Amino acid sequence: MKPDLLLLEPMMPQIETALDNAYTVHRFTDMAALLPVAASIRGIATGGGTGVPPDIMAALPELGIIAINGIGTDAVDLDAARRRNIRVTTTPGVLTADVADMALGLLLMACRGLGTGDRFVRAGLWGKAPIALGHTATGLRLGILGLGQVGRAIAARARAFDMPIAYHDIREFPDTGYRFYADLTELARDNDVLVVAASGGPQSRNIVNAQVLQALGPDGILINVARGSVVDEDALVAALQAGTLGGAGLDVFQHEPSVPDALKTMDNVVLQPHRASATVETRLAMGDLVVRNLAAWFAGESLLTPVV
Ligand code: 8YV
Repeated sequence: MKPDLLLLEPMMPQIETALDNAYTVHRFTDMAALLPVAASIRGIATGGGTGVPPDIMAALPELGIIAINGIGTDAVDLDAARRRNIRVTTTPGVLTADVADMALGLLLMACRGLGTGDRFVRAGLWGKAPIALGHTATGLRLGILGLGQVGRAIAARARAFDMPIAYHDIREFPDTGYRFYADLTELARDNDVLVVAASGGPQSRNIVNAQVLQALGPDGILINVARGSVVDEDALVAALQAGTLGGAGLDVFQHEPSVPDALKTMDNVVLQPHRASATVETRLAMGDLVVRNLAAWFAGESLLTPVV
């Protein structure tokens, strides 16, 4: 008999096939469909943004493992998991390069107006209308919020663009040689770009607030490849509308998949649908870790990449 697994978010076909081979996979549709099988479910596979909604976690008495296909744990109640002896795994390392690449891509797009240029050509406006000049990206002063694996990979890439690097985190990392700011507003004030690479959760909720955005200034650019919850989205929209912030490149939002309409009309804003880790190569590597963590738990072996 195959164990029962709840899949909360689609994964790559190869990964879903591997899961189907090993488990009876229940693909979540709604609570009414889940409840009749709830008592048999022992594992969950989910995404970092989706996590595990509290009502689903509470409905599964035999749940023993949550395998997150991502690095964010902010959408899973880790305290409840600890209390109930539920193990939690993530997929660190394998997505670092792609997420860092996305940050640089958004930054280059925002500075150089690449989205605007693309829309301009497609609209047949080339030769018929003027198009605004972009801004130089090389040499911009880069402030990073959160100097974990992703933050460091962003810094390494930015060095190739001659960008001086500074950062804010809950502690200093003297080994990196990058300039540490204990105060986020000061980091924003002293830099041209602020890249959010910090974990989501109560500790970072809305810490990029109106004051930080104002400090970044009318020529400043905000990039977010982490979590929408880290940025006060109302304040962000207001700052862009008022011109007190220069531009933004956003892969994540407060209420995904909903994106404030005001942002969609702004040419100085670049938008992506939460896909910094969404490459064939990385999603295969992430999915492989999910499959191997689940297999290890069901075999009673050590987990590869546990967080709880
Ligand atoms: C993924 C993420 O888009 O790593 C995370 O926490 O949010 C992203 O890498 C997501 O996990 C896939 O749903």
